[in-house]
Amino acid sequence: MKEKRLEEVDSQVYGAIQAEVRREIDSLVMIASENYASRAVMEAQASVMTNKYAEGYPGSRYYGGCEYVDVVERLAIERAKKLFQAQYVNVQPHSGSQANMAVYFSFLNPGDLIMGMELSHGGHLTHGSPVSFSGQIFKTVHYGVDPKTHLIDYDYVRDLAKTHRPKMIIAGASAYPRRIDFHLFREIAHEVGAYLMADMAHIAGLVAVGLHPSPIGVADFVTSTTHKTLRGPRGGLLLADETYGDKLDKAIFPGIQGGPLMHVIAAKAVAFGEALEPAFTEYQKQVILNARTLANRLLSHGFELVTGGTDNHLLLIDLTRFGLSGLEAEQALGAVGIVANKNAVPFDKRGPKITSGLRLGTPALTTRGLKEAEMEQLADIIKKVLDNPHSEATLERARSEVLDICRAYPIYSFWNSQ
Ligand code: DSN
Repeated sequence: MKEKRLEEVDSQVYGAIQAEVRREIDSLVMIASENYASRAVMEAQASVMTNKYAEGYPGSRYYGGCEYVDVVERLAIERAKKLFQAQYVNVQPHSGSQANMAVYFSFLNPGDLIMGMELSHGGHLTHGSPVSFSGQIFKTVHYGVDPKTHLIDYDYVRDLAKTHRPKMIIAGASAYPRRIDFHLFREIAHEVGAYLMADMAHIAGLVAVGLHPSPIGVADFVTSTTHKTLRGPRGGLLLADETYGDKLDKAIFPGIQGGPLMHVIAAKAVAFGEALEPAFTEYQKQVILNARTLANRLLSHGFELVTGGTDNHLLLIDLTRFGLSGLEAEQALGAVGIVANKNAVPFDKRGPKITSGLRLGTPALTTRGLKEAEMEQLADIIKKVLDNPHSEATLERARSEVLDICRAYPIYSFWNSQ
């Protein structure tokens, strides 16, 4: 068996990975859905468990040799149950999209009506967008935010639900800077006899420590990813009341997935263990404090924020009146080492590849150790760059400030010493 190191075997892949390490070390990630997984999480994910087929569930597999992968899957399930106070957990979804698909396929028939948040108002592709399986297999009606406040208009959600009688309502967002009232969604779903699915992918870390009201025990089904605020490996997660467990298990396997990614499940177990530590609560508090500080400083610079601020880990700058598109802002910030993403704002007149918004999040920066002072410094840098996106001198100065912050708050220092 070949046991050479990657560096010796494949210089192209090795080179790209090394370049990615360098990029992550030398830039500030403000993409709200990204984070830095710990060394322990990555060790588990890079383990021999990638070799193992384990179709089925712990104690009931279709292959021999599953005794150790059973250990990690049971640990992941038990830890996630404890973290979220959930009765039923499935840690096998490869992604949030797969977790959502499993819920739909368990409790809906093709052609049934689902009701999710409009993508351009902050929703998600898998909540019924016509370009996703969810909008192709199921009929969809979308709710959105109030044109003035940009907050979810719960009265409108109720009216829409009463008019259309969806079979499932989806609560959850990928670009909504405020709390989501899962109890109100529950009431509305109850009034129209619909299932309620909460997709907490963005806010799972906040929910885990009680800094956002939990949808668990409120919604029928809760889906998530494990790599955003939860800071685990890239993957999905499904939680529900015990009574739904059998159907959901079957929908994941054999319904829509084959062999589970046991190395990723091992890494999920590690991440859930980390999230149960008191330090994780402190981390999430700082994520929110950082987002608020960033928002306030941006407001003081005259930027317009969707909803006027944030309650969670992200904020959305509305650049409509600033004179730059989201794409231009993303590119200008990218040039100085601030990685963010263009994002539609509610009622955006530009298309999704250009947009009028910029989404900024604090989970990754906070993992790096940045606090309020650096948030203010970053808001100042963002202002300078977006005011002068074509000035070489401005970009050069900003790049140097960003690099100084990166050096002061290093990540993955073990990498080069391996
Ligand atoms: N792509 C994710 C995000 O950036 O929010 C959602 O799946």
